Amino acid sequence: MNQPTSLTGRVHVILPAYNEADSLPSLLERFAELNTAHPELRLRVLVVNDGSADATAEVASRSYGNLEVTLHNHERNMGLGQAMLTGLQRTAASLEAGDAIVAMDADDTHDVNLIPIMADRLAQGSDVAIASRFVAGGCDRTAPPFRRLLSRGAAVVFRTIFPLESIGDFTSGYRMYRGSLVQNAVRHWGNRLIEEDGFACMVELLLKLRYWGPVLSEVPMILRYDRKMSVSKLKLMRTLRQYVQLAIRNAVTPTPRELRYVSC
Ligand SMILES: Nc1nc2c(ncn2[C@@H]2O[C@H](COP(=O)(O)OP(=O)(O)O)[C@@H](O)[C@H]2O)c(=O)[nH]1
Ligand SMILES: [Mg+2]
Repeated sequence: MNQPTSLTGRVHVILPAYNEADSLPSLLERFAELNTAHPELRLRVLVVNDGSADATAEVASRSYGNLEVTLHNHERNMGLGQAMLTGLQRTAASLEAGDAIVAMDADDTHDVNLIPIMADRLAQGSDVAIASRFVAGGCDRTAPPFRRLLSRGAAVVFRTIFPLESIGDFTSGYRMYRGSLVQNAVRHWGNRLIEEDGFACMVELLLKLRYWGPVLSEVPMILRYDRKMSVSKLKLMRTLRQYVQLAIRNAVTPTPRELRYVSC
């Protein structure tokens, strides 16, 4: 299981962004403020611009105080899964001991102030800290009803099939991972770490990381969907179908032999 190491390294943030020019500036301003208030996090932000048709690349290239922002462009739109894979692979290649990785939405609906709380969780021994809408203190009241239903339904299904330390929010796109855990997974799975091209990639990642027996915990998140400027890119029926396929595929797939005895 996990090593009780403290979070001694930096926090690398991955922002997959598709047409987020309206939301990114306010989010990056919030990060600049967080960086000033918490210099110990030594934040480093990677924007993966996934072939956006708007000014996402331009706003990500502006300066935001002392915040270190790097832009990676996909020539064309390749989907959230590929953007996450690019972000994880690039970040894993530059990690140092004690570093952590955060992935979150670029639409400014996720509260950056959860990052120090998640960092504390990692320092206390968690390997993945999930920003959760479904624990006491969490809330997704500002999201549209169908979206709330989808996330809840997916949580019930995945919790039943994979009792991962009773995680409530399987589909949350906002999580902090111990860097070494992601490095192990990137090393093992390579480009197969994320094969889902849509929103199901977040669940797929959690299911693949589970082979290392990570300690998971949740911190309450109040989703600020009321701040959303961009249209949601989530296709409801497509995502639902992907969740069902993913659940079935994983339920019938035995643990790969070489991963039977690995640990974080
Ligand atoms: N790179 C990339 N990011 C995407 C794509 N679709 C959505 N995203 C990003 O994934 C995150 C989640 O999408 P979002 O529209 O916020 O979904 P919602 O908040 O769940 O309705 C946002 O940061 C989007 O910019 C895509 O095709 N490529
Ligand atoms: Mg979002």
